[in-house]
Amino acid sequence: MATDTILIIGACGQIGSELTMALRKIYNNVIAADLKEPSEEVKASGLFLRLDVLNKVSLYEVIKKHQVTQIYHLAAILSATGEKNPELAWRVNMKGLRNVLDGCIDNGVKKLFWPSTIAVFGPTTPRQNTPQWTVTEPNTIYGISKQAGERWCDYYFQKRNLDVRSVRYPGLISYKTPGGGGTTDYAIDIYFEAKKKSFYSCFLENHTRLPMMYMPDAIRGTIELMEAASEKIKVRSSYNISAISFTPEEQAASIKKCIPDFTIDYAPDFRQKIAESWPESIDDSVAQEHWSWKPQYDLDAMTKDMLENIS
Ligand code: NAD
Ligand code: AKB
Repeated sequence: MATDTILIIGACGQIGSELTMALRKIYNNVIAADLKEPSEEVKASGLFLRLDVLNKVSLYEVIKKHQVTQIYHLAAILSATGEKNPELAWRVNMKGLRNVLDGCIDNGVKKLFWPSTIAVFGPTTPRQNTPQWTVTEPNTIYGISKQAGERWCDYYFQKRNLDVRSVRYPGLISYKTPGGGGTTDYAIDIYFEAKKKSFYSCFLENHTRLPMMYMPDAIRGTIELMEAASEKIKVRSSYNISAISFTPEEQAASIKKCIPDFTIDYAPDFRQKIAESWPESIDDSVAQEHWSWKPQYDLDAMTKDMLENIS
């Protein structure tokens, strides 16, 4: 067991609830923190603290009191919710990150994980096999805040010597905790509705291709990145990582292999425009080369596992 003390901010969200449990298998001291109530599993497995990342005084108190050495800062407002409340998204995503970056420097925290997203890309980015370094002109407030966040992370590495690590997650799919208000949430909801009603009405059009990843790959990749030797981590803004790219139609076909009477229809809403501004597939060769990133799940393997685990 490693001796670090880890603070996870946003620990009750889609990623945090699974990352907390995974890190608690490796580390003795993993503190889960969030604005909202934890799941029974998170609550029963270790310390939980109610924390608003926008409250810098409370954040500093927690870091000092528990002698935190690593932070995973996951608290954010995602793309679809962010478009409904841009002011809130900017405040939580930007001010929250600045508080955490300063909190690390001022209190001797050694390592920070902060996730970026494929939403840093925009309509002028090449959409197929989007490279690590390319045009980034995001047109959602979420994407703008994450793009600025990437620059802040790189700045704190260059100027303040903070060991910041980051990946640009694609849409993440999981069964334990619902999606947090993103454009890719349809790819989670579809499995729950397939199981419940053998039918799903999709808020994106049938042909909308987006990069996605199954949560076990995302959790493993995140921990591998954080455990990699520092000299291997040469990108301090954020690494492209990739696993699967599919359309709602292709995902429905995969579900049909397990639930033959499953049907889908399409009723696109405002999220269609957001999806169309994002890449269809991602080139993650730089992450592969630097820290040996490799996904394990393809679409059918993920579908089978999702449907088996949704009760
Ligand atoms: P989520 O919305 O499910 O969870 C975020 C958590 O942060 C929630 O539990 C929320 O209560 C908490 N939170 C919000 N404001 C807070 C505040 N002021 N103080 C403390 N906690 C606060 O999101 P998620 O899907 O788990 O995403 C986590 C991170 O990963 C985010 O930064 C997100 O941008 C990034 N990301 C997620 C995906 C995905 O598909 N899930 C893809 C790309 C990037
Ligand atoms: C969203 O759809 O907002 C997130 C993301 C890809 O960042 N899932």
